Amino acid sequence: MIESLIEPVSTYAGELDFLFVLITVIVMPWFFAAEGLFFWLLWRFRYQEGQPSMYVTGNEPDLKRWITVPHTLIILLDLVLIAAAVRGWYMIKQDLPTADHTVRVIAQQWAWTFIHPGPDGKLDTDDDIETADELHIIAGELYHYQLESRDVLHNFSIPVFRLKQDSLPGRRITGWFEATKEGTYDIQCAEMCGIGHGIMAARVIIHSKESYAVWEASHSEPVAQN
Ligand SMILES: [Cu+2]
Repeated sequence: MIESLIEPVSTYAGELDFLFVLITVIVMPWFFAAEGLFFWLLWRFRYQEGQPSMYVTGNEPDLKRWITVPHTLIILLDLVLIAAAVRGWYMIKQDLPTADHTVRVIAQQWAWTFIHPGPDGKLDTDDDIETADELHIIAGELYHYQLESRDVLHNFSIPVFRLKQDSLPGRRITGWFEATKEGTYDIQCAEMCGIGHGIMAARVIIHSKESYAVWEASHSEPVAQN
């Protein structure tokens, strides 16, 4: 029905796009109705020769209905938005599905360091692969990220995933994503973090299993055979 402005490339991107469309569809008619009514009232009750202004206390039942009826409707519609927002929040931020892989993401002024687990599939081992401003993942596999900051607040944002997560110095924040297709997409810092904030860009390279294996092999030291 309504196409997203940015291509959705994660399993939960559609959920967030739906939420944005829902908010727009619910809020837009009220915006036009309120603005239309406002300008119509300005015109309808403009100054007219010999016509004294009406004294309105705000307690007249027939006038109060202009507040109570829309107010009730808006609160009911708010409940719909809250339900959809809580559903999305639970799915993306509360629930942590089991991971196929875990990567570490470290933000600093003004670059990203990504630590990939390497052939043994575990972080904090000798075969970890560390890259600057390039995150390599596999399409269709679920990733946990461990997000850290070396200095100030940053925000790990991958627009095509609809992923945004603040990083905080002194904390390791775990979240998840699963890419739905291969390709190369932007990563950005979405938290004003100093003079170089605007150049704190990186890329996510989403591989097939095979091309990931090739990349991994080309970045791993050959293991000594005993
Ligand atoms: Cu930053």
